[in-house]
Amino acid sequence: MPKQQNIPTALTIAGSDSGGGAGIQADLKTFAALGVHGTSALTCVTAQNPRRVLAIQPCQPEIVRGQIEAVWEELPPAAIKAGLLYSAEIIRVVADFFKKHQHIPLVVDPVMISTSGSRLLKPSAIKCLENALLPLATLVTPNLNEAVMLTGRDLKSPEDLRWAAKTIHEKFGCAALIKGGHLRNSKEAIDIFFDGSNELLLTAPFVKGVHTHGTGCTYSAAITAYLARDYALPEAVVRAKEFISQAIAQSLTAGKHSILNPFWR
Ligand code: PXL
Repeated sequence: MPKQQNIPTALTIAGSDSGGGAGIQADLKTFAALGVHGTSALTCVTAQNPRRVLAIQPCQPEIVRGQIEAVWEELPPAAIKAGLLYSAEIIRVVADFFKKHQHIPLVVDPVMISTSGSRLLKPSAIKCLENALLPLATLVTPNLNEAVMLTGRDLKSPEDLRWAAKTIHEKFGCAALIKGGHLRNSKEAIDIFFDGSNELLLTAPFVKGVHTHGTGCTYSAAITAYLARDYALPEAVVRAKEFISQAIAQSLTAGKHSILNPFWR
């Protein structure tokens, strides 16, 4: 048999986006683009296109557990990402797994509302995310609205983002990457990273006219892919910011919609 090269494995635990822009589909494309074998545990199915979410149906918690265990048995992931988890029951399944495997880096994208404005996470699940999962995470990657939910304070300026990153780190004990892409009056997409000792300010020119559907998913999947490739967390975040900025700048048109281009290289 010819000598085969090793490829690191990553796992995404997230929802399906039938439009292919966000969720599991974005994560698997990103893993592939970054040279990582992608595995997945589906939490829910959305009937969705870039304009709107038409319906959402959860998977049973037991099949979510089954998918994670099946992957773990034969393809142990070097890093894991959690995206849309849908309900408190599913969050508990993910937290149960991580209590047993705390050495695996976990990136949590605390998806609550879609870019098109639909509620995706049940309100009753937010407390469970905060109490049961974030304390087990390596990194949490809220956008502005999600950071407001997690800190309970309105955030308007880059200084506010720095405060939010420190507060989330203190409150939940995980590193935080606050994505300021939605900050008003900003010519740049500014993010702040804080892990208790390193603070990073990450900037990229704001690209006008590009729909941002799936940006958060792609960004956190890229961080997860770099962690699976053994980069340290701050380095993984810096590389992922470059990756997502290029995926936006070199986006393509599918139907009537802009879609991210994770294969820009
Ligand atoms: O971008 C957040 C997100 C995550 N996961 C799924 C989604 C969306 C946004 O629409 O549909 C499945």
